[in-house]
Amino acid sequence: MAIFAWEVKDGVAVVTLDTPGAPVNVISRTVKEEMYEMLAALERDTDVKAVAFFSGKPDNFIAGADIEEFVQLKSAADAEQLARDGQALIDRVATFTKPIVAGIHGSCLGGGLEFALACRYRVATDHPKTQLGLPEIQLGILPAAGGCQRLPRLIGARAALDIILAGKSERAAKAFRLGIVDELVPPSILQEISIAAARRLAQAPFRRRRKGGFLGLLLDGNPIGRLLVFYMARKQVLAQTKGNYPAPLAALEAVRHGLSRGMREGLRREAQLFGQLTLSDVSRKLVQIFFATRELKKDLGAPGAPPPAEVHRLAVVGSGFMGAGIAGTTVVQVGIDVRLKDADLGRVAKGLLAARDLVNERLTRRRITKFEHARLVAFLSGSDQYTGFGGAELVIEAVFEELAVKQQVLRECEAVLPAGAVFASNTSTIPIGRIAEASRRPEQVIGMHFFSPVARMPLLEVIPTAATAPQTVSTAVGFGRRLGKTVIVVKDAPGFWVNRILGPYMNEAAQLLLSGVRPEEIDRAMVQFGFPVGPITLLDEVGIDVAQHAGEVLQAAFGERMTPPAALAALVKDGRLGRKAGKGFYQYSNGKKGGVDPAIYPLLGVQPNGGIPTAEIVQRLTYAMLNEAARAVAEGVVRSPRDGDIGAIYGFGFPPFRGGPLRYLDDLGADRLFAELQRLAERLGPRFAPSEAIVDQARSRARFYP
Ligand code: 3H9
Repeated sequence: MAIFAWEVKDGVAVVTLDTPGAPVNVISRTVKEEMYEMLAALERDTDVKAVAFFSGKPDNFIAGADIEEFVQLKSAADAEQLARDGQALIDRVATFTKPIVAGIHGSCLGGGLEFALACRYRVATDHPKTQLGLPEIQLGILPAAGGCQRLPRLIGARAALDIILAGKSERAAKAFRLGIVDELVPPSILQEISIAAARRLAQAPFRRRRKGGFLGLLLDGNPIGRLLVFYMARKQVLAQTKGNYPAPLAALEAVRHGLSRGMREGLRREAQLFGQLTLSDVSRKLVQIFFATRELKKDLGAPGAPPPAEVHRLAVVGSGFMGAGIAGTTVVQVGIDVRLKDADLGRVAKGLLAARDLVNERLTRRRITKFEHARLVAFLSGSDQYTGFGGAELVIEAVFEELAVKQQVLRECEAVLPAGAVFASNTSTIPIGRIAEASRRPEQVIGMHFFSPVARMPLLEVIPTAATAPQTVSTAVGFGRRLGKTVIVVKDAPGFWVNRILGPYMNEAAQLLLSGVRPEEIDRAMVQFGFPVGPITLLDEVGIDVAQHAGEVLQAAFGERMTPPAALAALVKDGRLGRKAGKGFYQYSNGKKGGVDPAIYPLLGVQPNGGIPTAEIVQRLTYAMLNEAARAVAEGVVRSPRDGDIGAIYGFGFPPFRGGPLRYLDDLGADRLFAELQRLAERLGPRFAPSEAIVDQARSRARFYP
């Protein structure tokens, strides 16, 4: 079957790209070859006066260059050549003798957008699935098929850098406002309008009016304004990446070079930089994450599990922050009935309002129409009784963290739920197996551990017990995915995966505080290492009381090595619970984080002394985590190193460019970690004693990844 098909209608060749058997169109070597042939044929055909180009995929135009091909590349020179080949093809499109109109529906990303930018005119559907963007930065590379040249020329350097440097995708309406898209249409008339545009362009050239407003013109239109744009962009990139990600700076350089030296030179530089970046360690790690995430999307969570059961109605027990977050996220992402239940109507009303806020936010951000908003809000309902639970295929409880309360809720739910319904607990500290002891059908009980705030945190831990049926696992995993979460299945062991490996890290941060290191020094060191926030800020965000409780659970399970320093209790006693209380390690006013509150020092019983160098801070924190991570993997807490790394990256922002804690451990080498842990244990105590897993790995020179 051919990749390209076309027919000529009244002088317009209507071309469809549809890679057989593939879920999306990508620009692979074969697609490139066939595109050249197609263009040559259309050029020869004297009946063809213009071309209208579409995708045959339902929700995808072109997803970019083929990422699979990047991993095969063996040298920077090969990668540079790949970029040059890509540029040559896109140049062939840009200089094609007959006008080409791109009719875009679905994702139009990376090389896909670079192709569209080379077309004479772009029509896009105003559908939420139509997203246009240059996500290359997220793979540690840069747009190298002319994207760093054509986008700034089309919409100005400021707007283009905004997209390129963040690896952002824009919805079609925004792309239209920016001037990337020339016409915005409903999907039903995409073909008709694009063909009409092609016909028009065959007769008279199209003069595009540059958008971007007065400020854009002022900044982009003169060399000084442009210098300012580049200066600001560089500053922002460095502030965000701490210099850990080379790709945004390279992209900035490619854009700057092209705008000052001209298109040809810009393209040359773009290809050269692509060559260097593609083979870099950072890009390799980011591409590995792309593949791991993709594998997880297809994983049903249990070997031989049947497909997830359909969930048309969700019931949520507990309308606090987590329950309301789960309810609101479900309505926004899945658009199904959600029934919220709590002990009294006052709490239910509060929960419904909080859930509704998430729907309101979509409207404010113009992600949905007023009509859609009304439709979604109508999915939310609540009660202080279990009415409405009879139609739910899944119930998630998010009530108080006490075993007896959760077991009581489970019994009450089972009395009203339909026979096949799944009961999920959102506990973070109680073993699911213990909750399931109260169940009449433990094969339908599972853990679904969401992170806070539910709407924003991308990870979900799904926790089956020994009795949980594979169908229950796939239903929980499938539902989590519909919520837009990356889902890992973990063992029913204290702290599951994320909190288990965070435990020693947080404890060590507290130990550092008690040695007189300032909170901001600890946070700064870890942000520089690549975390989005440091551990002390994280404590404030999570809640010092919540972290303390989680710490106690880990200590009860694992003993001395997990002992949280007693000083945290003094802060909790002082009502210093973190951001939610308006005071923690840091000061907060009107929801804004300020500086460190000096009142913590007498509470902790220390004076800051600046005695520990940054390198040691980083070493103690990360090694404490790696030691525990290796131990947890050996105990089978995660099913694979892949799940462990993805869990840490999406769960608490372990630096993606390091590939996750287990890849980082592989890079360090277990033997080196073993030696360093021994040294730390001698100096600081047995909490650093190398775990058996590290001892074994060091001895056998084993790695997590081949
Ligand atoms: C680039 O363009 C560089 C150029 O500037 C310069 C070159 C010289 N390649 O995510 P899904 C596969 S870099 C290979 O489950 P969705 C994906 O792996 C590229 N494969 O679906 C999966 O395969 P499988 C810049 C790709 O609907 C299947 O398609 N582009 C590619 O949730 C379905 O994917 C990007 O970074 C690709 N480029 O989301 C876009 N794209 O079924 C990356 C997808 O075998 N892709 N696949 O597991 C995405 O963001 C999402 O896949 C997309 C669809 C939004 C397109």
